Amino acid sequence: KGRVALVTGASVGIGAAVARALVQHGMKVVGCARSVDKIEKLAAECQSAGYQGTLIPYKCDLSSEEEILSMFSAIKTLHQGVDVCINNAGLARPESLLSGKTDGWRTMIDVNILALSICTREAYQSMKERNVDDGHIININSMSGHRVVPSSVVHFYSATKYAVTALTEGLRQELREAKTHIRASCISPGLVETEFAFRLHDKNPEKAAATYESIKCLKAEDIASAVTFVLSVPPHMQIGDIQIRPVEQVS
Ligand code: NJP
Repeated sequence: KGRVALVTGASVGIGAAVARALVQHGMKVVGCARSVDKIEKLAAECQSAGYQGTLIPYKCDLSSEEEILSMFSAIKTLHQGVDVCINNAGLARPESLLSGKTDGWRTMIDVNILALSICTREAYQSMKERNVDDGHIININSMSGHRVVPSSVVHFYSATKYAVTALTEGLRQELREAKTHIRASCISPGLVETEFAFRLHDKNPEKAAATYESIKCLKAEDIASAVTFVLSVPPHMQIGDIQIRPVEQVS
């Protein structure tokens, strides 16, 4: 309550649900994405619902380091800094290894790995300069960061999520070496019904719809409740990774 949280990719899907849940819990949330109009709408909804916290929409293209750094300096001016960083923004492009386009691979690296790493570094520096010892960095990973599914369209995406697994564990170790009590966790969902598959199969919306109709999927709110759980555990407890799959998901 009263803590400042940055949620990346807060315009739709999991990020929007996480931002809403944190505002409901009384946090001062900065939600960023490119479609800032959607976050403005969410902020208005949170306000009319009478939630205790606040949501400040911030327009940021996370594939630009410059824009990320400007956002952190705006947060410093507004709220002194961040106490919690939820690295949620992410995407998959249908670029296989044998015939995928380099640009598609690069977009995934830029957002899924680089933006997450830059936000992590900036959030840590912000906590350090304000002596925030109970900060928390949570990465929204994927089950694809733990096993490779036999589907060429997501192999490269999966590789970026394996990187998130390594980065979260590496971060945990670096935080220990830095002798701080700031915590690092990740949450690894299976299939969640959001715009994710529609963006992946943007040329084939029927395929995206079929993905979500194939089984009873998770809801974005299920992942948001995992985030609030991770943030609620006592300070001596650190959740490493929570893997959450729909009951009907096989792989
Ligand atoms: O995806 P979606 P989810 N700059 O597509 C933002 C992981 N996950 O909520 O800029 C800034 O509905 C985008 O904002 P906008 C997944 O890998 C999901 O399902 O306005 N923001 C939007 O807010 C990801 O890490 C599933 O377009 C950028 C958000 O990211 C996380 O969950 C399964 C951006 C994407 O919303 C959230 O995904 C799984 C940029 N350049 C893991 N590019 C699943 N849904 O099934 C994108 O295992 N965003």
